[in-house]
Amino acid sequence: MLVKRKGITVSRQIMDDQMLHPGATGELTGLLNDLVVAGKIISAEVNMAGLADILGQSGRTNVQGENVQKLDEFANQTIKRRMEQCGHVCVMTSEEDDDIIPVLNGYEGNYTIAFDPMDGSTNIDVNVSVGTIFSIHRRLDGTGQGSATDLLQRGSEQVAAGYIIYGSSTVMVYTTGSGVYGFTLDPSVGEFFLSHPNITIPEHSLYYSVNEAYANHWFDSTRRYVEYLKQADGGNGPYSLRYIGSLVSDFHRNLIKGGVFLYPRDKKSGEKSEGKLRLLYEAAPLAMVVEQAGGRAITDDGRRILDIEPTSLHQRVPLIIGSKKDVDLAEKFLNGEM
Ligand code: AFP
Repeated sequence: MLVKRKGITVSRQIMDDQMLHPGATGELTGLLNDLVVAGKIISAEVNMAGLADILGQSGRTNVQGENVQKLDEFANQTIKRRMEQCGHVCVMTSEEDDDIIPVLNGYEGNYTIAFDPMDGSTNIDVNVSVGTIFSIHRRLDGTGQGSATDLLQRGSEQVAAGYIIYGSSTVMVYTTGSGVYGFTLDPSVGEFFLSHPNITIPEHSLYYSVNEAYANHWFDSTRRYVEYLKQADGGNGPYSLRYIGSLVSDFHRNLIKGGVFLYPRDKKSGEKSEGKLRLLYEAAPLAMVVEQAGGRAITDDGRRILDIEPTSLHQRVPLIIGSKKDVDLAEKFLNGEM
């Protein structure tokens, strides 16, 4: 099997990344390795979900007012438990928790982690790929428990970011700022092997991903951009629509095949006036990955996602992310140049 023959495990790659930073203490390496373990545990549970009768709703709602499904809770607990005692994290935030999540006393480390434990969870019951997205920052200063301030840092300050997608196979994609790597879990040996070295996103694509049901509520520039994609010729013919409704899956496909994903602001709904997606644990980590892969991520009013100063843990942000030339084109519409 190709993946096995290459033989580079995710732990080995994380160690190699550490070597690129001479002053590194090994803390980030330890953190990422613990995250890998959490990913393996969640992957096993996702694969067993039907058999274990774990599918369905847990009967409570999260901070976003959405139904929390059982696998969301399982993934959330799994990551929290591994992180709170790994000794490398001082504070956490999760899509599933209203407030900051402390770590065990005596186990405080120098990093923070923000995560969406089970992105796309409404798709669980129908076997569509879901995933865990994570964003890691170094704490600002101090010792002991971290605070919300440690978490509210710009995306450009991330030291590592990525996701684990639980699909036809489980794939972990991450960056520590020196390129993007993808690893596929070989369940027969319980190890992630390098399957996607040095991922680069195609510069230009013929795919767009957006929930077009909301088109009537988009701002004009978004509507004109999407109309253009549908009609654009450019010698290649019009773009095709691919929308799964699971950000991590839409993003992963676009990263590998090329494409642009949009979740723009919504004129009608006050709730979606900033889109739906969350800055800290959805937009910012994927923006770091896409930029490291040669793509771009901006808001639908033209701000670079990684430059946004967060003001709250669960802040939403409009998102346009993907192949560079496709995002460049979107920007032209936003600036009124087209
Ligand atoms: P769930 O985790 O509730 O399924 O939401 C998934 C998500 O946040 C993101 O993964 C999708 O891209 C987006 O919502 C889909 O939202 P729409 O259903 O409004 O298109």
